[in-house]
Amino acid sequence: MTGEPIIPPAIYDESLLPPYALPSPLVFADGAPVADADAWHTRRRPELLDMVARHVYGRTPEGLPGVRAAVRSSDPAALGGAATRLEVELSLAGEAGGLSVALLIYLPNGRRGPAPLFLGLNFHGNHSVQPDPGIALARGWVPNAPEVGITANRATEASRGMEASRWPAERIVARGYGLATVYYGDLDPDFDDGFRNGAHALASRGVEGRPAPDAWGAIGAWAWGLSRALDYLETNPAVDARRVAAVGHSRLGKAALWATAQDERFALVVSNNSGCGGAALSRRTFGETVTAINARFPHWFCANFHRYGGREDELPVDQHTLLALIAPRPLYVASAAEDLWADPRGEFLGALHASPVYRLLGVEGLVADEMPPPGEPVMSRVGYHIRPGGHDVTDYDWDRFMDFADRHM
Ligand code: GTR
Repeated sequence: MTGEPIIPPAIYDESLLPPYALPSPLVFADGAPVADADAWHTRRRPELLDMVARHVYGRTPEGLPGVRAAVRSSDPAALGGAATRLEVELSLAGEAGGLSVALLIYLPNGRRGPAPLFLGLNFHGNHSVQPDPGIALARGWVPNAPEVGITANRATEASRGMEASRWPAERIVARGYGLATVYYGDLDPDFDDGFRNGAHALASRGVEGRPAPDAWGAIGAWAWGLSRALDYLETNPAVDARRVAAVGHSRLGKAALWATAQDERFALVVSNNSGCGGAALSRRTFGETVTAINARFPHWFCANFHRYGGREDELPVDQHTLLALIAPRPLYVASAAEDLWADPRGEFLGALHASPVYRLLGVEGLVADEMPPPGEPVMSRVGYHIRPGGHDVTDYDWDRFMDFADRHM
């Protein structure tokens, strides 16, 4: 016996999906309707937030350390003079341990007044987002990438700029936005160690044995880190902290959504190809399923979420209720036509079924009943696009994120 979980083959045929009924974000757990905006804000939102934490991502612990920040480098002529580049070390030290997190920031030069900004996590280290030798290499664990010489989880010079196509900093500052990013491994290395390293270590002093069924997983730790980066950004007068958009691709899109759901300081959120456990409805079971994601990434969600593999109907929430927690703030969901593993239609439906909460709060939701064709973005307050191509972040995506932010932030 290997103990390997059995993952049923992925379903890519709409006609093979099970019928499902979604829990309504506008009905309390006791069955009473949510009558108005006040009932949403004071009672239903907290109830749903608690349910999403308990059943999906785990609870963010109380009493985690606050941020101490120190600027480690500054280049006023970055990106050919278009931007000022800062590296800021965020120290998060508490009784149970300490964490050092590097925040990389580009601020547009020549802008009058503080800049609105996109903040997102990156997959390979801050040095991977631009081919700039001035950016410090990530110091801790990084995912192996033999194509750039990473075979023992340590960053290499050759990995500088490896993610640059996903972080078009020049394009972003040219439109007046700042860009800030943190390497997700600084917050919690992306492997299963029983919720012990990274940010988990800050909270787990004295906890023996298995973590609680609702203890936070890696996505919870990554989301928490986005809020700590925002803590620093609020102190930088060159940043308009009331206009910070969280952005994330794939697993880091899941983290951006969960961060924005919990932290109402984020003005807007962009989910790019976030799929299962992100914007896509779990009950559809199209492409990646709850069973598949928990088998391959047992450390991403809380232990409770594992119970719902193959029993999605028993989930008291679904991903549209996560998206509803972002209301009334602008929400943009982006899919890619060939990214079937992430279930583009399920991502669209997540946004659509979050929309009644937006309307209850007096703003428009997603103004489309059917999925738009590739290349025809819907720019309502809940926005959506699908572009041709696969699982990635492209210039097309960023241009639409900025169009959306121009309009709504
Ligand atoms: C995949 C995973 C997806 C998505 C993706 C990524 O392997 O199944 O849920 O998170 O990784 O983050 O690139």
